Parts: sequence; structure tokens; C-alpha cells
Amino acid sequence: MFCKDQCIISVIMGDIVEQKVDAIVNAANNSLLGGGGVDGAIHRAAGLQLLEECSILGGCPTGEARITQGYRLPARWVIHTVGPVWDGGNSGEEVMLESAYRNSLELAVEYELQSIAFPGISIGAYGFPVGKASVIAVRTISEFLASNDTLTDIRLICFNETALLSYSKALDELFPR
Ligand code: AR6
Repeated sequence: MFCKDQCIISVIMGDIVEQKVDAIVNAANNSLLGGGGVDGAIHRAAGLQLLEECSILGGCPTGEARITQGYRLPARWVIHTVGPVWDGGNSGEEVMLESAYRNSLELAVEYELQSIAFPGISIGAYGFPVGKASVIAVRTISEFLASNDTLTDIRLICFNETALLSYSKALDELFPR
């Protein structure tokens, strides 16, 4: 856990659908019509109304974000973003991953949200190396907080030990104690 100005950034092992925050972030695909991994878990927990709302959004380009209600989730909102598919690292993947985090945070500020929980965007089916992805996540959040002061609670939710170690290390390295 690290406190940057007014905001606590924490790395937590858990299931994102159980997080009681203003918004959880979904690692979606371009269709926004559901899928496996965290996307599937969020749609299952939120119920069919989420799919109905997503289906009128017309998809989402990689690196951008869209917001819907959370329906049956404890979180009031779901911010859907699309991370890049890892393709060796020379196809703009790092910039697109950074955009996915930044655009999600910008939507949260636009909706005046205080708490937000992120999954490890792109580190599952999309194959982004977790070491690089965790550094990008922590750095982008930290840079964003330098010019925004409405968010007070940002959680990085990890679903396995490897992710937990990697995001914790990235946070510790950016903010040495
Ligand atoms: N809570 C928190 N993290 C989770 C959960 C959960 N309930 N379930 C899985 N994870 P992935 P991506 C972790 O594949 O790489 C989907 O089919 C998981 O262990 O969900 O961005 C979409 O529709 C991993 O660490 O997302 C897209 O087609 C991380 O979440 C595609 O996968 C991300 O894994 C997106 O791939």
C-alpha cells in the first residue's frame, strides 16, 4: 500500500467483482460484448442488464474506455477498457496499455468517483508480460495523480501470486519506503 498525496494505492489479492468501490475496471475486448477471464466474471456477477447496456455502446477501440452501470455488482459503475494484445512489444503495446489506464482514470474523474479497482489489464489472455505491465500500471496511475486530486482509493486487484508479487514490486520500486 502506498499513499500518494490524498490517494491510497493498494495491491490486493482478490476477486474484482467483490470490491466495494465506486467503479471496477473491466479488461474487455473491442466488442464489449463479454468474454472469458475477468470480463466473463464481471458479466456473470453484474447480470444480463450489463450486456444489454454494453450492446448499445458500439464497441471500444484499444486503449480507450467506456462506462456503464454496475447493476448487481457492489460497484456502482463498470469502466470497460481494452488493453493491447501482446505482439512482441514493437507494435505500440506499451503506449496502448498506458492509454487504457489513463482513459479509465479520466472517466472516473469525469464521473466524480473516489474509489476504483483495476484488474491486471492485458496480462491474461492478451499475453502482456506481467513485469512490464505492472510497471506501466503503477507509473501511469502515479503520473495521473500528479494532476488530479479527486481519487482517494485506487486498488490493483491481483488474481494470482505472480501478479501480486509483480504489482507489489512495481509499487515498491516507484515509491521506495
Ligand atoms: N478478479 C480479478 N482478476 C481476475 C479475475 C477476477 N474475477 N478473473 C481473472 N482475473 P484477462 P486480458 C485476472 O484474460 O489479458 C477476455 O476474454 C487474470 O488472472 O481477463 O486483458 C476479454 O473479453 C489476469 O491476471 O484479460 C478479452 O477478450 C487478469 O485478470 C481478453 O480476455 C487479466 O486477464 C482480455 O484479455
